[in-house]
Amino acid sequence: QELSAAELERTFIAIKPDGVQRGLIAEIIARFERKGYKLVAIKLVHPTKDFAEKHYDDLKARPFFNGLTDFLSSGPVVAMVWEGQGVIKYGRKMIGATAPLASEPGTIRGDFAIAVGRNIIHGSDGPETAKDEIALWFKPEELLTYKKETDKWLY
Ligand code: 3AN
Repeated sequence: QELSAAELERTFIAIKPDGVQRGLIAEIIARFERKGYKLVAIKLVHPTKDFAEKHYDDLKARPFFNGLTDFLSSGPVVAMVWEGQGVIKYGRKMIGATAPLASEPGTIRGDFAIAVGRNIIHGSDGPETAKDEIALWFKPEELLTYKKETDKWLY
């Protein structure tokens, strides 16, 4: 069956250097996978400081911008694009509030993080940022379109 536009919604998710160092890659991927979302792009990248500044461009006036971009460029990051109905908003729900101590247990940050400066994961906060972030981190040909057998049990 054809997937609808809603089912083709995409978001950018990154496991930050702390998540990689702490061995949380599989745990985080498993949560998105078991929810029913589809992985359409993935790579391990060590962002440069310059690239981190581009990613967090909208935060450049904030006092923590330098520390934040140092942190994002401090080691390998797992960059991913996940697809599925409501994935932008629901992905944020799975991630939890920005400050881990404010995020609910059961969310990724709620379960695995303590400090806002070490909050493990990034997820696009809306359709426009999703589009921009996907374009920043991936070439169009790195995004795959494919059917999963499970689609017919989900939609
Ligand atoms: P989110 O990642 O939940 O979308 P944003 O976009 O407000 O949150 O902030 C982006 C990143 O900036 C956060 N993931 C966090 O790592 C960092 N950050 C936000 N607020 C602070 C803060 N007060 N101190 C240090 N880092 C912060």
